[in-house]
Amino acid sequence: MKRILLYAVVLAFLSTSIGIAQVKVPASCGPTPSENQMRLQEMEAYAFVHFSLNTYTDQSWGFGNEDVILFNPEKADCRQWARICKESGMKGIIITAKHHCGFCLWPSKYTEYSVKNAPWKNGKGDMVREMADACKEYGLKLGIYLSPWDRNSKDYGKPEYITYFRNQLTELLTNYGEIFEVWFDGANGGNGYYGGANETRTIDRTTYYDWKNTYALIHKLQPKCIIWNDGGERGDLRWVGTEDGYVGETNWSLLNATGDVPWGNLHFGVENGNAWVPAEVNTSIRPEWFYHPNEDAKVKTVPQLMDYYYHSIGRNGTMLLNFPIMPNGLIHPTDEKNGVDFAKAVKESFAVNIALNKKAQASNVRGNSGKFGADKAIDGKKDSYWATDDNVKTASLTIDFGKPTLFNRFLAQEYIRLGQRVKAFTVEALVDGNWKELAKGTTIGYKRILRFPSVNATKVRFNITDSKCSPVISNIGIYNAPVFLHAPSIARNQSGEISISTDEVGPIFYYTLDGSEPTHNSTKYTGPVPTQGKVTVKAIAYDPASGKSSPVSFEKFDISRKDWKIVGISDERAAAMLDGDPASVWHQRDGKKMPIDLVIDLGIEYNVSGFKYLPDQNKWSSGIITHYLFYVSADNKDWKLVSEGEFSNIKNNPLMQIKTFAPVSARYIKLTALKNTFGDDVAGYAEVDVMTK
Ligand code: FUL
Repeated sequence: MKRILLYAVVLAFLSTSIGIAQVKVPASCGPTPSENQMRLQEMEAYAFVHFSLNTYTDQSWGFGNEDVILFNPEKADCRQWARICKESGMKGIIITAKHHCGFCLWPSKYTEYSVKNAPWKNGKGDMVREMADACKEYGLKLGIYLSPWDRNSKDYGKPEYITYFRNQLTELLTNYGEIFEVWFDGANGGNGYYGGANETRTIDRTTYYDWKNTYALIHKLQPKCIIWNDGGERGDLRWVGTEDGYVGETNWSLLNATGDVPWGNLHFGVENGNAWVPAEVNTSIRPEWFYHPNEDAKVKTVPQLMDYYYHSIGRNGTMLLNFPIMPNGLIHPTDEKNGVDFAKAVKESFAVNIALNKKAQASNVRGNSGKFGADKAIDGKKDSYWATDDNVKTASLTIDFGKPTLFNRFLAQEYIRLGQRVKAFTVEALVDGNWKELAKGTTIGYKRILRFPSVNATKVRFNITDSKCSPVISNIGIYNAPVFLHAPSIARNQSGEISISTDEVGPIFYYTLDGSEPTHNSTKYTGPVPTQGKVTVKAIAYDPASGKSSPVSFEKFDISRKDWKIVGISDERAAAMLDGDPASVWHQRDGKKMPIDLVIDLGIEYNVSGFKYLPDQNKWSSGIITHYLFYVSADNKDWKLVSEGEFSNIKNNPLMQIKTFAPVSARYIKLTALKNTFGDDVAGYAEVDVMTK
């Protein structure tokens, strides 16, 4: 009897092990990531630092003729940048070795327009070297931003420039150790200094750079380097079509290897694309990429950075967060604080995975085998996964906590080495014996995180409702993350009324008008607040239930626009540009040809020291002005030109454009649009304002 039992056990064991051996790994589904792409995806978050001559001229893009004498960051400390980036959760730093102005942060042999002719360290400094050393010390990887567009080079636009560009790239990829990513900005061609020519040069971005050969050079010099490119040849990563810090909720890591890449493909990827080109979601911790002192109160707050996290890493993208460097060569303390607090918030949010090693059951398991069982999705190991039989495209997996448990986040990861598969899924919870849908999503990819209001449930059910191939899930995480209140928005309409609002339901607001920090003992907001003239408004949102306050929001308003009149325009809707609402826009599109003037009567004379222009926030609409002239007048007859130039980068980053000049007495202002992003004859305005002394 004993012997029979033994045989039975041995037989059972053998058949199970043969069973395991026979269950094949799922075949890959479409394109898959390379080892380099895999490594980058697993880094998840890395930083940009923007530093150049622009830092000293308060510009977004230099023209190429800015004096190298300006570059003298007396406290420059790449170790501070590295420490802050590290403490902000970043795994690498991409430095703007050369931005569009052409100034080089390293002493390139091939140009005089570099740190070697700057007063900084008597021309002996090398910022790329210091960055490389600091990265090494802090265990960070180093990346290089090298702008293909060079507004300083006399050769830009000619074939010689390509040799120059490759020479510089060779220096950077040879002398500074391992480089994890090279970043080739898409802004290309236009007017510039070009060695003194001061002209407009256009290039064909699909052919001019001969990217194929440049890529071959990169692969030779740095085989582990990822290429980011927003022009011409497809790189290893893609831009997501906005610099605002979010990728589409549906986000395929696929594109087509050749052909045009329309905006939608950048933003959502291509479900059946034939190349693996995942999304890199870039944004700056401030509105602009370079440091501008007038943005010191506009640094992204922890709740805003958390949104960015959920809209990048939480949507199958990587996060590329920029820290601007101040003229003294350091990161501003507010940027440091918010960056570091953000990393703490991420850590706290994902500290305890309540799904880890709980009881899990799946509707289907590949070949009924233990190797691909439901438990493999919650074992905390990145190389084990739950997989279904090949013919199964819809399946569910249930996790049992054993008791009611509170949570508000659901995280899922596909084993992307076998391709991206899931097209749609839902998450349900068993609450008081009933299944309730908590959230649903489309793609998953490397990582997808869904947020929903806290729920107390005993079980969670993850349902894959559509998939390109049989699903392969490497990880599921369930968390109870802290919730952060967003700082409220503050606006002032033309009659001077301040309104305070938020998208969230529930919080109340407290505010101050004297520049002091608001608390829940400050004035409570009960409706629009009338104001006149210059005023500084600070406000917080406050949730009485939790006793939590939001970060402080801050707006500085100049003279009231109550008595302003738009001259010579009868369309009443033009007042949209003065109503304080960024969403309302008015366009001049009545057959006038560029240049198109906008004249405003301020009512009385002021000492005007600058103007502000907010473009249409919809980048698809025409009328976003790129080149302008700005005049002032006492009588609407004699005009004095006080500012002219470009609204750099306005297409990709449609921020409030702020231009300052020496104070001048004026009752009338004239903004002349010379060119827009479409190259047609439309001028659009979301807001127009002035600054006075
Ligand atoms: C943009 C550039 O034009 C900006 O100046 C910045 O460098 C950003 C990261 O990319 O396209």
